[in-house]
Amino acid sequence: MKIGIVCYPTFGGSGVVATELGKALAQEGHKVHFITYSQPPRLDLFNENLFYHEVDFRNYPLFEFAPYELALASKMVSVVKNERLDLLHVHYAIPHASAAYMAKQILQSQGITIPIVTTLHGTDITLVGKDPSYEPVVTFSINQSDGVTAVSADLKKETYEYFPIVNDIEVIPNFIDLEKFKKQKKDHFKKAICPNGEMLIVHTSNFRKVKRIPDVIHVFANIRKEIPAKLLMIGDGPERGNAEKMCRELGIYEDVRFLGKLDAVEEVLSVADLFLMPSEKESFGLAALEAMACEVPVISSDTGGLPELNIDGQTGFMSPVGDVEDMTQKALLILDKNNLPRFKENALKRAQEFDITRILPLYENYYQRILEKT
Ligand code: GMT
Repeated sequence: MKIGIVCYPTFGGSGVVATELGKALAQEGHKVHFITYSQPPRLDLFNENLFYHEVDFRNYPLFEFAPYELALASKMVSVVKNERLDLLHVHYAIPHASAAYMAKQILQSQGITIPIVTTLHGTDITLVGKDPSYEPVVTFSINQSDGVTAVSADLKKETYEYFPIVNDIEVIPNFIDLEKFKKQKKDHFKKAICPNGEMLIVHTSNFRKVKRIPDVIHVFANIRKEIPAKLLMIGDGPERGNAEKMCRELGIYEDVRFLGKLDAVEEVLSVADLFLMPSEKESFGLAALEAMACEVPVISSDTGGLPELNIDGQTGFMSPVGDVEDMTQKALLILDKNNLPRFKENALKRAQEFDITRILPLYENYYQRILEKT
């Protein structure tokens, strides 16, 4: 197949999923054309089946806001036409699904049919999409897509709850490349960060409000009162400054390191003992899956799609959103040397169920079904 993939070229989950999916499809022999405004960070290899088309949108003094959606739709039209694509797969509804709808109409007027598959990732539905400023466009473009997938059963349920959707939504969970995300021998790294055998706790996110960064800090501060521990904070975003301030105020700054946006997260995860994800909302929790693949148990909130990933009492524990005390007690239980090996083993076993080799065929079959019906 010749597939166009549209996504946000960011470190965020939807961009990562779209890029890894495209890379895996290319390995299977499909021709994959990425259409984005800059090179996705994980599109870092040469493969004869991978192509990249940059959306060039120019600003003009008249525009207070450059009309990216129009430039994207125009690029989709030219790539579909010139590369004779079979299907466009857009990740994140806003504005990709509506730009794809516009491109489809333009192509139709020229006698070209292009099926559109939209994958919903979470915040496009639960946070941004249901805002009245976007809702009608989101509803319309989801209903106009030829195929719609969601990354968890919970996200599918929420989409039907929030929007008058008439289309079927297929649940295809996120996946992990276990060749890349696996525990590596990085003892020297662990020794450098935890010279006295401290427990290593990790959090990865875009540091937005929805991630409840203060809960990460409080849980860590509580753990540290009981056992020697260090915290690594990976990623960056609006809450970082406040998080650093909190660490200073709580007197734990010496034991916390902010590493910023890291490419090789798997190297840090390889030496971690526990991953914290206390999010307010999380449609899937890809960062937690990455941790589990590196044999790191997870303390998460019990929100959104997290119960579909983190098995309470086995791969980690779940607590109600904001219940810092419960998260602390459960974290200490996992970090008990008698329990930790079992949790680590279970985390890996669970991650193996999301191996890309299991999930990729679901997308390929889904594309086939959409092509057959259009
Ligand atoms: O979590 C974010 O803020 C980033 C966001 C995105 O769209 O990149 O992540 C969403 O999509 C990921 C990939 O499908 C999911 O693993 C995340 O759970 C989801 N985030 C939320 O629902 C908050």
